[in-house]
Amino acid sequence: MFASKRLAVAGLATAAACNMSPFGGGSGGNYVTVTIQDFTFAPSSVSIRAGTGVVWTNNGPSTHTATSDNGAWDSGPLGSTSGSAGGGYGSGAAGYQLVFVTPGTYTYHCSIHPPSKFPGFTGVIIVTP
Ligand SMILES: [Cu+2]
Repeated sequence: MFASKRLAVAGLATAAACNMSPFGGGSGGNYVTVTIQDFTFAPSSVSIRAGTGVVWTNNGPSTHTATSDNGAWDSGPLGSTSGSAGGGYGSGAAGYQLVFVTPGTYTYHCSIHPPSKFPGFTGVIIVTP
């Protein structure tokens, strides 16, 4: 499940949040996508309105995570969508989605490849009211 502590999912968001549409943003396009590939988040900076979802998709060969710097969320391991399918990370684990309902600046990284070793491998979600 898309368990996340405070910022996200359900709760304050409207209908679409509970529906967790598949990747690619369904009707309404209320999601933006961040692609993880080659040890970067692309785009590394995303600005969205509150209530918008972010979908992280791993397109590279390595397993990555999208992990909040302050522990607000952790995607867990995201396997590649293109590489070793069924690599043991469970179904649907190539992507992670989260709805941001509270304005703020949310920085995150990959817990498998931390910024201490991969300085450019960070991202930020800027949520405006
Ligand atoms: Cu990584």
